[in-house]
Amino acid sequence: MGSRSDWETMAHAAQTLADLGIAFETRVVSAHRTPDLLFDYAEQAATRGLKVIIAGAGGAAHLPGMCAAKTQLPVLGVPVQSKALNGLDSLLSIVQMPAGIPVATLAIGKAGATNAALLAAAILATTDKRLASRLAKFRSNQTAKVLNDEPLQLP
Ligand code: RP5
Repeated sequence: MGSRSDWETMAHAAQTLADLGIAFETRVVSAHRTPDLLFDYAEQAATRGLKVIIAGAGGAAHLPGMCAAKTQLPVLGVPVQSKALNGLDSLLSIVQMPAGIPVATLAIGKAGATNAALLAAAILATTDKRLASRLAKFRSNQTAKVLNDEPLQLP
């Protein structure tokens, strides 16, 4: 993530990865404040054994795109909900990549962070049968929870 201030959002990605038993690391790497660290991190990610990068950032959110420019790993971008523009700035900064360098862009905020982890799980599950069954269980539990919810009452 681009800042410690993104953690409140990105913790939802971390929690979802943890729930699915996926190993992960959490790092603050800023495209603007620590550009050299960003280049090193992205360049070394594949050789260090990382398989997917979830990059969350807000405002002028250049982290996911610059990260994708420096690695062939799949990069999933999470637009953090900014104070000034409610995350629309983050979303547009991340989603409008030029052809040739893709970033898979998720929804703004908590939903995007959670879904980034689920999308990472889906990518990893293509080559990991045990993870695929954990992901299937997560989804069937989620379905059952909706189906078994109490009937709605008038307020
Ligand atoms: C971005 O600037 C970060 O991703 C963060 O969302 C935003 C604000 O950062 P702070 O000023 O809160 O550190 O680079």
